[in-house]
Amino acid sequence: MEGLLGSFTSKLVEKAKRADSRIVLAFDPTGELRSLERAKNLLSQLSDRVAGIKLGLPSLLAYGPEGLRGLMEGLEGPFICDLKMADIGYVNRMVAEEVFELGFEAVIAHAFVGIREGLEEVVGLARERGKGVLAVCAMSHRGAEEYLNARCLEMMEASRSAGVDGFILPATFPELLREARRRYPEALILSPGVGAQGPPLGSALKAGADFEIVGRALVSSPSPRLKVEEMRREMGGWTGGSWPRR
Ligand code: BMP
Repeated sequence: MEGLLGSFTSKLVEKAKRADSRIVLAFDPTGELRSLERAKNLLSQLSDRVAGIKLGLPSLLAYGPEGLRGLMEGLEGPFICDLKMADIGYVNRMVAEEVFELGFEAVIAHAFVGIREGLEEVVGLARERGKGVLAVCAMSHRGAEEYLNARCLEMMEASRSAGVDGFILPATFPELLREARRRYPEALILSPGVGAQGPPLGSALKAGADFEIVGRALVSSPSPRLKVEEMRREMGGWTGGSWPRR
């Protein structure tokens, strides 16, 4: 994968080693966490124990762009912006430009928009800025089976050729993870869906993912710091050894 040793991947892996963790925190605030102060407090408790932190539309709406900048300030990332971009390349690029300027190291974009005048413009910008792009090639909810996941392998091949840094693939469909890993032994794969959505912690790693994206299981825990320690132990910390992985 062209972006394999790109700076985002290196930052993520470096942080994963330091944190001894294959967890990427998905921070989607509800209730009291919509207070910036409480959010900062929670992220401060978790940031040195996770490989990276994913913030998305719920955070952007709760805190606004400048709030997000403040939230990230002084905390260890790398921070991944999950707006699941799915627009024409011109607009995707415009959004990614703003997001990188806020301090994010990578963006998540849908592969289904296609490469030409779609994903390629985001990848091009990321290369210019030394940032990363992760392509959603399948999703974790049941409705993803209706259309999206049927074209997963084609989307992976196309976005790989376009030079994305890695893939977002669902823990709820482990057969897709296994097939993706078989086809692309060297690819960076981040997988959401463990915990609150059903599959046990660690199951996506076993099926071939490099990182598990964990939201509610951590964010809604009464003691997030204890919970993250327990999860790291359960998942075996960072056992990747070297990178590239194979
Ligand atoms: P949780 O662990 O609370 O289910 O959160 C999962 C996170 O991963 C959410 O931020 C969601 O937006 C994201 N996600 C997902 O659940 N399924 C996908 O297919 C793609 C995602 O990005």
